[in-house]
Amino acid sequence: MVFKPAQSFKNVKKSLSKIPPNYRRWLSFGVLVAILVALPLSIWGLMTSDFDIRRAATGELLPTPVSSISPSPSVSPSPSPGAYGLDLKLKFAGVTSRPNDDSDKRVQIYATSHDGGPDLASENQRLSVVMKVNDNGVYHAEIGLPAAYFGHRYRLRVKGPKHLQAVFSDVLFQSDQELDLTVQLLRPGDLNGDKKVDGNDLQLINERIFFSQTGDVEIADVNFDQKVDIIDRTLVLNTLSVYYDPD
Ligand SMILES: [Ca+2]
Ligand SMILES: [Ca+2]
Repeated sequence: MVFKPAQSFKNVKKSLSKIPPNYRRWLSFGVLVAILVALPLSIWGLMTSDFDIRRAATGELLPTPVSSISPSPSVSPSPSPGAYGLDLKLKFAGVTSRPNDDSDKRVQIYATSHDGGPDLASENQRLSVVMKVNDNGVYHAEIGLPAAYFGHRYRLRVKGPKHLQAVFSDVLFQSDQELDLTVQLLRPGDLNGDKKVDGNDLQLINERIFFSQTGDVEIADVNFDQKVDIIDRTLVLNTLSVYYDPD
């Protein structure tokens, strides 16, 4: 069967002619109302659909996706403390080459500036520095300091593990340059750490002379050769002439 628009239109027109005039007016009114309601709705639907597409394309006005990743903290461009090295070298009296006990040794240091630089630690809260020995018996360490310390002159105090405090005056702190303190040896003798060398320290040596057990060596072996003998006693006697930690 072939669809013929003209014949179909005639059939519809013929069917409508059979409807009473009053009913035809109501039917026409209903069709008109349906068109008036449906047309704006269709236009609005097309507009909103298009708007959603544009929003999706541009990302505008759409809900912001929630990220589970926290923003990275900002990084300060200023140098952090410890960014610059002070290369420290020193020697202990009685140690002229790598000793039998070549373990790291701690020294306690503090420094006050001659020219307005910031103080480095204090007498009661010193900076503890781990020193490593080389084959020449020289101990060295690199200390990390903020840039504010460099270019200033200091009075530097260094106290060894069994030693009187050594004082180095007018020391210039320079970044990444060697601070050679080997011109003045650290004197051994303050075995009990009371800031002076006296008969009590000498007694600690005398009680252990010719001993080499670990506990005795830890207390009285001042040249780090892992035994307590007359050399340690002589080194401490030499320091007795100084007696107190100098300021
Ligand atoms: Ca002492
Ligand atoms: Ca010794």
